[in-house]
Amino acid sequence: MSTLQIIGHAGSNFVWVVRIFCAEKGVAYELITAPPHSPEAKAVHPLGKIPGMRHGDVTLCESRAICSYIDAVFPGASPIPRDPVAAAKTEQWIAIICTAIDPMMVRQYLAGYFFPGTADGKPDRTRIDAALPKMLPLFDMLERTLASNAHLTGANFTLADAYLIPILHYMTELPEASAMIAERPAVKSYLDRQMARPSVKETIPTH
Ligand SMILES: N[C@@H](CCC(=O)N[C@@H](CS)C(=O)NCC(=O)O)C(=O)O
Repeated sequence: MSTLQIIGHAGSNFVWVVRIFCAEKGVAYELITAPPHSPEAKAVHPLGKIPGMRHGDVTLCESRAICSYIDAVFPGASPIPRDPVAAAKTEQWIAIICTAIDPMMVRQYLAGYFFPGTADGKPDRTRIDAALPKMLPLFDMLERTLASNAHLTGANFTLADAYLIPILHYMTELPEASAMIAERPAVKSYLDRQMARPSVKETIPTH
């Protein structure tokens, strides 16, 4: 059978999602390291984003589509539930993460530190400070959810957790967000537990 290739940079939170998913399912893959807009990324994503995937003649982009393909093609225990309610709850949380949490915490706040685009290369305080009040209700939402659930959708780990963990992990590396996590015991305890999960531990980006 053809080698499964995941195309992208390990530091990308969406690449990390796919890598956690593969680790959970026990699917082997080769990571083709490529940043966004590289020739490798553009070859599989019309917008040059990462992750991309190549498996024989099949090329795909977008993390959710990639996980869906891998889930259907490879055997192994899946973190995508088959039960209709659990499956829909998983998709519900993935949508909330991709449309609300990632845009504010990663694209606006984290990018203000790591990809500021300022003339002197210093963090973009305007962008960062504008994100902070909008991040508070998102962390509150997570605190309420995780206060009564071990995982986002309930008792079991699902693909929705694989979407959230990389973002929360990166938030611990930045001062304001790390304080927001420290002030929310359920979020903090959730993240501590998830970072020790084998699929997460073995895929933590090293750079
Ligand atoms: N919806 C996409 C998002 C992928 C994405 O935004 N990847 C980022 C890296 S974490 C990227 O390639 N950014 C470059 C860009 O937006 O131009 C997915 O789920 O895969």
